[in-house]
Order: sequence, then structure tokens, then C-alpha cells
Amino acid sequence: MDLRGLGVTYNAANLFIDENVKKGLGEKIAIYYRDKRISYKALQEKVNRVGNMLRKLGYKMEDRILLVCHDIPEFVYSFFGAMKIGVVPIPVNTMMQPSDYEYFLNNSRAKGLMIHEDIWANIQQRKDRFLFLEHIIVIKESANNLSEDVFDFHSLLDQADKELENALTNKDDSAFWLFSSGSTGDPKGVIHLHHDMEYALNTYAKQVLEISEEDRCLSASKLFFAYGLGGGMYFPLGAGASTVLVKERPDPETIFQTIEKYKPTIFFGVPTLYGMMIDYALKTGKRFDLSSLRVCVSAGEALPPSLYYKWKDMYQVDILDGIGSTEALHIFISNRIKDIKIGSSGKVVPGFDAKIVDENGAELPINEIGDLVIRGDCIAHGYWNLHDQNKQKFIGEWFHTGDKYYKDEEGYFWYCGRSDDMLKVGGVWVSPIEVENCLLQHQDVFEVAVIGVEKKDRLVVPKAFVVLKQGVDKTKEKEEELKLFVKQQLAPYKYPRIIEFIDELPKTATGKIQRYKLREILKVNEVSY
Ligand code: 3UK
Repeated sequence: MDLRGLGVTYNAANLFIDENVKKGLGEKIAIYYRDKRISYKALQEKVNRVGNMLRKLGYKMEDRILLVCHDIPEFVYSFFGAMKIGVVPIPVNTMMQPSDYEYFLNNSRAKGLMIHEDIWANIQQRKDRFLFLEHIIVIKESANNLSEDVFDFHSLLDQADKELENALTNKDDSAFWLFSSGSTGDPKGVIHLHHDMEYALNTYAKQVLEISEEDRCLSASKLFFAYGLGGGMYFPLGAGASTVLVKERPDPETIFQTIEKYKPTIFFGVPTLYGMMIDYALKTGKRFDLSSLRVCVSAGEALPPSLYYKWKDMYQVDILDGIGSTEALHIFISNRIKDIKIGSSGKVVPGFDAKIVDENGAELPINEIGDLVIRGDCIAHGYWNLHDQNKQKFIGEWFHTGDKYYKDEEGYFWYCGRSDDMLKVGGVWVSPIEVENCLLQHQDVFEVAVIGVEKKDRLVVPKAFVVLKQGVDKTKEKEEELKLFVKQQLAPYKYPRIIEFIDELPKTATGKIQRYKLREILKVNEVSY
């Protein structure tokens, strides 16, 4: 259409869904899920039905929908169905507590909630606190009945038409948001635009992974993480390849069996999982056939060299470590197939630039540690409603990652830690402050400080230094009780793996806990776990 003001119309659903059918891949399998095989044609129909169903409920361009769904095909239908009519899907972590969903809904002012029945059951009693919400659409996999105040995803879908044109969105329209955890606890809404996924596909996925129609992807990282969203969904769909979805949380046995059964060619994991898989195979003595894999990817935190070597020795396949972020959408510095410097994050991905700068923004010489800043066209538009943080992190074309790095003389980048106190555990952010605040709610806890400690395998786990109230005994039982307490209050992966009882915390004159001193105590004692 040549109406003025429309700009270049572009809708991401076109490339990732419709183009595949146009190219003649209609009969090809896009998604493997349990015993289901979903062709590109069937996927397109479902996507169209979701778009039509939302239109019928009154959804318009720029309305937002919170998507709380496990890695099942309905996630993909909902994500692209919303986007196709210009509605903005916001996939969020499925492992959060009810109050976290209250935050996501009220912060984003989502008009709709598409939610899996299991998770809805946990949060429905809070419904009155979701201020802007108009429709709740429950994705059912069981035969359970729903209450009258919610919609049934599948029955709405069946009633909706299977033909749908893309909305006249612009390439710079908001396409989807992802939430990224901040150091003070509250997650930030990261706004991504319609052109972002294509950029990540054409750079990292095509030029580093060399993804093609021949590939089949499996991501252990869930679709609601930016890492899993690419590896498990839009990389394979953008390449006309296939993806294997797994609803369950990734444990070693499930992942090994899934690889043997569905024979993926590319596997996306985080270092902790590679470590668990290696341990599991060694402990059980089980042998698994991973010969279908041509490459494995690791991201989320730095991959310890020992894991690279063990994995390569056991399965004769390389793990490519690369750094990505929710703001950058996917990986922007990475090792390459046939060009790996073990222990480094690799070189800049084509399509991106990276600099190491000092606190004034001046570029530092080779081998000097500084702040990593990057630029590239799939970096987020910005954070939702966080004007000050936007000014600090998105400076001109450059995004400040918050990571300390140096670059060596050959152009490889080496990770040196976070600029703030945030911890990466199993590839997922854990805010020490949130864990501390939780422990402080326990009746026996007087004071607490949480820091990250490196275990023998160099992976980081949260450790809590706890000062108990007077008269409370420092027992092993109390340790276990506190761990359980955190697991029940917060997303379970945040609990402190190690608890040490101490008599008092090191503090500044103004009463601020000196975390660096705790880290020093750890070093002096050379504790290894
Ligand atoms: C850290 C790494 C060392 C780093 C992500 C791949 O992890 C992802 O996104 P998040 O927003 O976290 C981003 C931060 O995580 N990090 C990630 N990868 C590495 N540190 N080595 C690595 N290989 O602090 C970064 O700033 O959760 C990963 C693709 C998409 C992603 N969103």
C-alpha cells in the first residue's frame, strides 16, 4: 500500500512463518513435540487462527499480551499469532511466584493473558490485583473444566478463521518484549522491534552456526529466555529448519533421551547443564549416542574449559561458547566452528561491533580489562518506562553490557565478571538482594549477605552468610530449613546452595554490607566446594 506515513511495512511473522510455506516447505515438519509433528502449513494455520481469535476479542496493533506458557507448540502459535496482527507478546518465565506475575501484568499493562492451565491454577486467586487485564485465555492440555470468567484457548482457536494477512506494521514497530532481571530485584521490560529477529538470524545463526534447512535444533534453555527463543524457535523457523520442543525442565536423562530420539543437529545449553550431563553419564556409566549433533552452543555464563574438554572427549563434538543478552537479543561475541579459543567468549559476530572502554567511554588498549560495550541492529529499542536506565545503558548506538572484559591481541574476548553484584546461576540471573530479602523474612534470621562462589568446576552458585538470631542453634537442620524456605518463597533455582553461619557481617560505617570482604574471606580460606 502506498499510503503516506506507513513507512516500510514489515512484519516478522512474514519471514518466520509465511515465507516457509511460500518457498514450498509447507509439508516440512517445523515442530517436533512428543508424538506430534507440526508442518509449516499447519503452523501457519494455527498462527493465523490465534491472530483472528485475538482480533475477534478486540485486540489492536500495540496492545500487549503476557504469555506464560511452557515449551509446547501453543507458545509458538501465540507468539507469532499476536505479532502478525501487531499485538505485542511478552513471554515470561514459567517458574515464578504469583506476586511476580502480578508485577509483569501491572508493569506491562498487558490487556491479555495467555497462560498455561497449570500456572493459572497457581495465580488465579490474585486476579483482582491485575489492574489492566481484560481477558484471560487459558491454554489447556488436560480435560479439566475451566471457570466461566476465562476463555479456553483451544475452543477459541477452533472457531477462528485460518486465513489472515499480516498487519501493516513497520520494521521499527514493537514486536515483543522480554523481561530481564535487574540487580535491585525488579525485572525490566526489554522492547524488541520487528526487524530484530531477522538481524540475529542473518548474523549469528547463519554466519556463526551456519544454520540451514538441513538442521534440527534442540534448546535446553526455555523459549521465554532470549537464548531459548532464538535457539528453540526463530533460528530454526527462519532457516526453514526444524525444532524439537520439550515441555519439562531440562534434566540430564531427559535431554540425553531427547537427543537420541529426535536426533537434533544443533544443541543449545548452559554450562551448568553440560556439567550435569557429564556427571550423570560418568556416574551412571550410561552411554548415549549424540552423533546427530554437528555443533553444541553454550551461553548464559562463561563455559569453564574443563567442561569443553570433557564433553569433546566423551561426545566428539565442539561446544561453542558465546555471549549474548536479552537486550542484544542473542549472541554477539562467539567462538566459531573450526575457530575456538578455549576459555574465551570468541570474536565479535559479523554485524556487531564491540569495544572495551574505561569509565569515561574511552577505548582501552589490548589486554586491558574494562567495560564491554556493543553495537548491532538487533539491540533492544530500550527498557519500558525506565528513562534513567535507558540513558545509562543505551548511549548513542552503543549498549553497555555491564560486563567486564578484555580483548587479546588476536581479537578474542575474555570474560572477567559483572560490573554489579548480580549472579548468573545455571545461565539465569539471580539477584543476591532478592535472596537476602527472602531469608530475612525467616523468623530465625538476623542478618544475611549473599554472594556468588565458584565451585571446583568454576561454576557459580549463590552462597548465603547468615547471622542467626540469639539463641538459635547453628545446625545442619537449620541450613536445610533455610534453603527450603527460599525455594518455597522464590523461584526455586534462586535458593542458596551453600549456607554458612557467621557471628557478624563486615559492614561500612554507614551500615552497608561489604560484599567484597566476604569474597576476600572466601579467597583467604580457599574454600572449594
Ligand atoms: C552473561 C555470559 C560470560 C553476561 C543470553 C545468549 O544470557 C543471556 O541473556 P541474559 O540477559 O544475560 C546476559 C548476561 O549474561 N553471559 C551470557 N553469556 C555469557 N558471560 N560468557 C558467556 N558466554 O553477564 C551477559 O551480560 O540472561 C545468552 C543469547 C541470548 C541471551 N539473552
